Amino acid sequence: MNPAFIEKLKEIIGEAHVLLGDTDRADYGKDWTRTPGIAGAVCLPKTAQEVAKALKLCSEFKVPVIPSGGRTGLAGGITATEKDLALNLSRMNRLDPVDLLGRTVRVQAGVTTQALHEHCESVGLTWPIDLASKGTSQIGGNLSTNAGGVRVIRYGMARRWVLALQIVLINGEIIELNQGLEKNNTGYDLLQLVLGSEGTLAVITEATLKLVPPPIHSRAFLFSLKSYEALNHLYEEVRKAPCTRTSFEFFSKKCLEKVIQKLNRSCKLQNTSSFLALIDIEVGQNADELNRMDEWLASTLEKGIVEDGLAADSSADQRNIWELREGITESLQMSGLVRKYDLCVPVKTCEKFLTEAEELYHELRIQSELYVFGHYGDGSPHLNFLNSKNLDPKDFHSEINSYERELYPLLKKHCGSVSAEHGVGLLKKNWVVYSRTKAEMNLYQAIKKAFDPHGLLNPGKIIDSPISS
Ligand code: 2HG
Ligand code: ZN
Repeated sequence: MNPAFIEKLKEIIGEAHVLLGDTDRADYGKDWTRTPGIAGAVCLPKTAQEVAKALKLCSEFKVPVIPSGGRTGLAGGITATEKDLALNLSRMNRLDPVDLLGRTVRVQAGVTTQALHEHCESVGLTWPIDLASKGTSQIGGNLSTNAGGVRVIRYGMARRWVLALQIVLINGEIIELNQGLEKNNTGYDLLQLVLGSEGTLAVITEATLKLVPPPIHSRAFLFSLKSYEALNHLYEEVRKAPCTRTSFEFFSKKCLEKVIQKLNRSCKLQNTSSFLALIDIEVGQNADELNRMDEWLASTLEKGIVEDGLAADSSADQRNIWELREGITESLQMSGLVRKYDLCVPVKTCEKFLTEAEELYHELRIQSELYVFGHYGDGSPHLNFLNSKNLDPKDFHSEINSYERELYPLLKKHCGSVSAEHGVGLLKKNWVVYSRTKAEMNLYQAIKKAFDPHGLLNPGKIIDSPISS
């Protein structure tokens, strides 16, 4: 990297917060997918003013910038090259007091999801986005990728819970979007445009988030089922249940076995079948409501849709069940090389799509193991392939590529999306055309150019933008 650029950067951010060592450049140059990347330099600003000055400097020197947070992304969205500056916002972790009347909180981008939850919990409120990676993922990353998580059937995606953003443009301008207003129909909604733009349009430095009271009483159920058809029937029953549904998750028996092995624990369900469904509901505490829910459970079991089931009322029992679902990604990651698909189809076709995706897996005689899990309730399954046969990485990738070439047309047939909640990043870029039209892609190019005329912000992510310096 240009030494004059580095010197000026040190003046702005402070020498201690500009990292040039090989390990740091490699660590900050990649996300959880470990897609190979190494940044030219890393800087850790503390304020929006420092971010603004750093971006202005990058504009002057034409240095590409990769904004990042907890680096828990799963689409290669922060993968860097030696030409790039990794701008990591972890030091920007201020949490303001909660506004109890407005039910909002203002936070900096580097606050972790868990720290935000704990902060709000102390005043009886919560930000309802919940992710398996909450201990590490940061608000800036959650908003840049419009994170989803395990409660989307109840609360929707992250973008629903943002009332203001402070962003910094590549020319160093700091802009406040939406001023925390609940209603604001004055023209184009730039706040919503920046959410989910994966750091390609601007850097998010602060946000005002909308809060809700957490459920007073929740209940979790774990069921085992024989088939996708049964899973679908169960969801139909859950839709009729006299309660508010928070999560309808599923995972295959293979996932369960992997988690159990990695966590070195057991599953309390006696009879585990091909799939497991994890359901979380909110239910009142009065006897009448609890009885109606018990009746629902008894009639569901009688219908023979599920093989076995258990209910968890105490928070310890609920955590115990959730650990099985939330531990899947990490247990696979620890087991070897993984390729991931984060897909969405209309809920009513999810059963058919998953059945056909599995048929394809068998037809193509893929050697690597397939792990299927995810958010059945919003039609968004995750397909993970593990290099369980220890193939040479090149052979593993070529095998999965052959599957991918058939998978995406199948997804298109089912009107699906190639990215449900992880974003496009680098890894899904070539496949965006399966989910977006040419007209949409043309608008993407125009929007990118309006925000970032020289293509310096997270270049090569979502779209390839021609650099017109
Ligand atoms: C989840 O639902 C995350 O647990 C990660 O979105 C999914 O590892 C994955 O593919
Ligand atoms: Zn997920």
